[in-house]
Amino acid sequence: MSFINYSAKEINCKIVYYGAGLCGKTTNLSYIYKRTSPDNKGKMISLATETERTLFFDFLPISLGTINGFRIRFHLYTVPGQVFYDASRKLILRGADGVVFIADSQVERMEANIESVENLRKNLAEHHLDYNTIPYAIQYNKRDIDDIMPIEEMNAVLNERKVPYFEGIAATGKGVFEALREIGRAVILDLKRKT
Ligand SMILES: Nc1nc2c(ncn2[C@@H]2O[C@H](COP(=O)(O)OP(=O)(O)OP(=O)(O)O)[C@@H](O)[C@H]2O)c(=O)[nH]1
Ligand SMILES: [Mg+2]
Repeated sequence: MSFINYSAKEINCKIVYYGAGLCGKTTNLSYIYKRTSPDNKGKMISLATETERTLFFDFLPISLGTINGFRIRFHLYTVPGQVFYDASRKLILRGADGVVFIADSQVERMEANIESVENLRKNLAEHHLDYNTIPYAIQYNKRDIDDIMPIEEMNAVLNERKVPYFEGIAATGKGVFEALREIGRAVILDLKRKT
């Protein structure tokens, strides 16, 4: 649920990066952090295990300019992708205004991607959020690896909603700001529609 602070003239939106373990969610956020000017971002907070896998979430607040004099603040979160962290994933989705789904393009991760979309659908529903209507964008990540699925095939299986999608190499930044811009656009459109 976006939070509008009238006295501070700020609109706060929560964007959640979702996807299977090791698909590249944290790498997306780290890239955004690196490439955003200090004036437009807060501290990036990562709660990681020793192996740098997300234990609970990563968090990065950024500003995206103003609308009608209101500053737009995006609070970006990643979830931990490993199957057994479902309780954390569910908690982090609470009050989400938009979701970026990161899919791992490797053939061997296709099953995990499909499971993750199903898990997203279920966890959104538990917060009375609808997978079919929440602002949504997809990044097909790891396009630099050899054994990957063709984009059209991934899209046929993972993009039931037919939302905008982007090829990504999060490690080098390809597709990272494209996906962020798209979810920003979709969230703001949704906000305007509701007010
Ligand atoms: N080759 C390649 N490696 C990538 C890419 N994006 C991320 N990686 C690597 O994949 C590994 C996992 O990336 P993370 O960003 O930590 O994945 P995550 O989705 O946050 O994983 P969890 O927190 O465990 O859910 C790291 O070693 C990254 O460097 C990419 O586009 N190409
Ligand atoms: Mg992570």
